[in-house]
Amino acid sequence: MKEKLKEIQEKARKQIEEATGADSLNDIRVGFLGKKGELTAILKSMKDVAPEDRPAFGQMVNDVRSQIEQQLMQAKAAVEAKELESRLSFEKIDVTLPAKKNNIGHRHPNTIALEEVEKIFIGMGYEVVSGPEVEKDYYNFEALNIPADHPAKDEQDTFYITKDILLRTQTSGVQVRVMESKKPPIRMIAPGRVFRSDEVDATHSPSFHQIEGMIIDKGVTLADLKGTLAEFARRMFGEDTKVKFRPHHFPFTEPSAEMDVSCFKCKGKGCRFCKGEGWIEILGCGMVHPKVLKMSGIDPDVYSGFAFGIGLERIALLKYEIDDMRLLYENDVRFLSQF
Ligand code: 2NM
Repeated sequence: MKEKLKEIQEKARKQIEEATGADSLNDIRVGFLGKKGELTAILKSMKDVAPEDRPAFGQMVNDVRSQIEQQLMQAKAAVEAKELESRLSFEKIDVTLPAKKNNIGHRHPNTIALEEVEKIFIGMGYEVVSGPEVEKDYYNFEALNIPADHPAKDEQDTFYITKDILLRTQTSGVQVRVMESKKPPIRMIAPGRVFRSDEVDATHSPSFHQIEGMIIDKGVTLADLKGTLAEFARRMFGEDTKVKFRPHHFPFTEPSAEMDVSCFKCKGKGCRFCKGEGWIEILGCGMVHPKVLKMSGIDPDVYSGFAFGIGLERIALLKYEIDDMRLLYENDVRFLSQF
């Protein structure tokens, strides 16, 4: 019996020594100390021991048991320490490593161009006003002297929600509301999204942005219009930018014109950019029609004003030499991060 105990003790010691992890240690525990373990089996053979030897034998079994338990505990602690060490070294953070580069967002070319336009007009004393994208027919067309049979009102060109409610095709409704509610002098720009039922191509989109502007006061003349818009062009496209006004027609202004700027790429000599013209069209403008003033409650015998409309995408495309408007709506960061 004694020999057998020694054997078990030695076997356990060896197995514990060779154990590689918590699982194998547990198997060893079950193998020796468990209900069907080797040491437990020895205790059951107590009946074969002479009664007077039983206390000493029992003591010996218990000693072996507690020795194995202690060895298991030590081995378990060693295994855990090793696991902790390897986890710590695996999870180690080197605080001196350079940080990962974050891809941060970027302002859209439209936004950059708009902020530049706003800054120029704010500097001339204009305020920036916004209004609804869903607009009444009255504010989008009627109050602007656009007759009921005007082609712009066609369903081919305008998105109607009901007979009287539509997606605005210009931001002029904002100016009309300001004229209705405020006594001149008025100096304002109305930037915003507008909608026209156009097919998508390199220069068209059913949704784009306009910046319309307006000044109304006593004694505003065509000379003020020309001076203001020429100054805007110089600030926006460079000091040596020249401007040219060509007669045009809008129902809401009289007289009306379109303004060209000298090509800021070739300085007017003619290039691919300006299609050999030397000039690039950038806005429409005119003296606010007396009928438009009157409809909004401003006396055209006392006040006069000029107004203009600029396509924001057009400015952004020109300024950043982008050749396809669709790029402005795809929001591909590889494209956007160039500006
Ligand atoms: C343009 C061209 C010319 C314009 C006129 C008005 C208002 F409300 F004062 F009558 N707002 N915007 C205007 C004038 C817009 O866009 C090409």
